[in-house]
Order: sequence, then structure tokens, then C-alpha cells
Amino acid sequence: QHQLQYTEFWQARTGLTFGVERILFNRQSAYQHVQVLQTDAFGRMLTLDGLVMLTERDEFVYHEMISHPALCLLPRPRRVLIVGGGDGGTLREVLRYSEIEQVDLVEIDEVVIEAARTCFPELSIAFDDPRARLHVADGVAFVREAAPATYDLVIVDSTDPVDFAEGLFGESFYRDCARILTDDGVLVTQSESPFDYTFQASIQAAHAMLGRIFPRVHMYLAHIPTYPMGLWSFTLASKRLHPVEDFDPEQAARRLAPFADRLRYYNVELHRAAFALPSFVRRLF
Ligand code: AG3
Repeated sequence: QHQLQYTEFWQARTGLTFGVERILFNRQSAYQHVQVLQTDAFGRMLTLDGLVMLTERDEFVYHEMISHPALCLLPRPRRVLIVGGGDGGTLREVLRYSEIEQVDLVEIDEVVIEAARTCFPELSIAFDDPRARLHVADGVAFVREAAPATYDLVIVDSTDPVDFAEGLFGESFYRDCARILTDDGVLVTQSESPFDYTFQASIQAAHAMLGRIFPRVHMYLAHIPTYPMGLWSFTLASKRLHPVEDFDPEQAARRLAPFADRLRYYNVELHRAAFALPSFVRRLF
């Protein structure tokens, strides 16, 4: 009974294999194959079209790192837009701040939300917060129609740049994000592994597009054991604030204080460290 395994293939024959104890959720949606597996080493694991989105054991790294660097950089973040993120993990991190007044979350696939509601209550509980507004819609269309200067922060918590997620790595989407952000606004997007050659060209292209739209574009890194190659990147594009030079550690520490003991990865010291890039990553841009 211990022979079931699941492999996310990164290349034709190279990937990461998980021991599977049970299949907890298994549904083909209008967009993708949504599965939740009980694994032996990483607890429950959500996959979309066979790609690992999160595991119970290491989701904190991704969700803290896609949220807190920008939220601690911004002087007064109040309104946030999350594009994707239907599992609720990013939403949970954003809602930790009492000064956040409203978070719109735009998820294209309601089956992802259902999988999270069924199998990841510790994440999807965030949907019950009165400050959260859930929209089952296409993120590209949502940002096109949103009013100017509405959000202090836009977080793109997407899958890989393929299929219907490709638009979330495109120039017109980024232009709309810039338009709906306030004057100090910040955009953060997940940007794949710097070791990954599959998406290197599209990530470099996305970085260049952001550079044409935002005065500042910075990549930062975190270790995520269950994602391809284990080293992951995020890209922070900003209209004014420099993510390290304008970062005020005292302001950040004050803001984190009410929940700092619940964070498992991000802290004020790590903020600076995350933006220090290995030389091979610097040379990519
Ligand atoms: N967003 C997915 C990051 C991409 C993972 N790629 C992969 N496994 N090939 C995660 C959503 C969690 N809120």
C-alpha cells in the first residue's frame, strides 16, 4: 500500500517525487485538473494540472514571502488586490495586518477555492474575513476594468506562465496593474526558479516589460523545497519606493509585532537578505 507515488516532472525525466498516502480531492474543472494528495513527507499537497501549488509543510515560505516584503515596505497599505491565490494562503498573510481595510481576490477557477475549502481550512478560513472580497473571474479582465489608483499593492499569485495564466506575465496586464495602483503602489509577482531554463526567457521578458512600466524592478529569492529546483524568485515592481533603501526596519518591526511569533520565514533581517542576489541571478537581468 506504500507504492503510490506522485512526480512533478520539471523536464522530460527529471522531477520531484512524493509518496502518496491518499487522494483527497480529484476534479477536472473547466480550466485544469485540480488534485489534493496526502503525501508522506509534506502533508496535504495541492496540484493544478500536475504542478505543485502548495504543500501543508512548506506553504508558509511562499505565502509569507509573496506578501510581507511589500506590506512592510509600504508606508500605509490599506487596499490590496490578489490575482490568483484561490487557495487563500496569500490572503491569510495579507489579512494579518489590522490596517488592511479591503482585499479583493480574483480567482479564475472556483474548483480551486472548493478544493481549498475542503482540504485546507487553515488557508481558506481567510475567505470568511469581512475585509475579503472574492471574485471568481479572469484576472486580466478584472484589472482592465478596475478604477485607477484603487490599490496600494497588487499581488500576482499565479501558476506557471502557460495556458490561461500566460496573460498574467504580459505587458498589457502589467500596464493595467500600474494604472490601478496608487502613486506609491507596488506590484509583486511570483517569477519561477532562477535555475529553471523552461521559463527563463518568459521571466526575462516579463522583467523587461516591468522595467518599461515601473521605475524600480527588483527580484528577491526564497527557498521552497517542493517547487522546481527548490529556489524560487519573486519580482517586486514599484512606482517610487526602493525595496531595500526605503525599507524602515523599525516601522516594519512595529507592524509585524502583533503576529511576528506566528511567522515562520519572514523577519526584518531576512527582508534585506532576500534582495541580495547570487551573481548568476544578477546576470540574468
Ligand atoms: N503558485 C504557484 C507557483 C508556481 C509553481 N510551479 C510549479 N510547481 N511548477 C502557488 C499558489 C499558492 N498560493
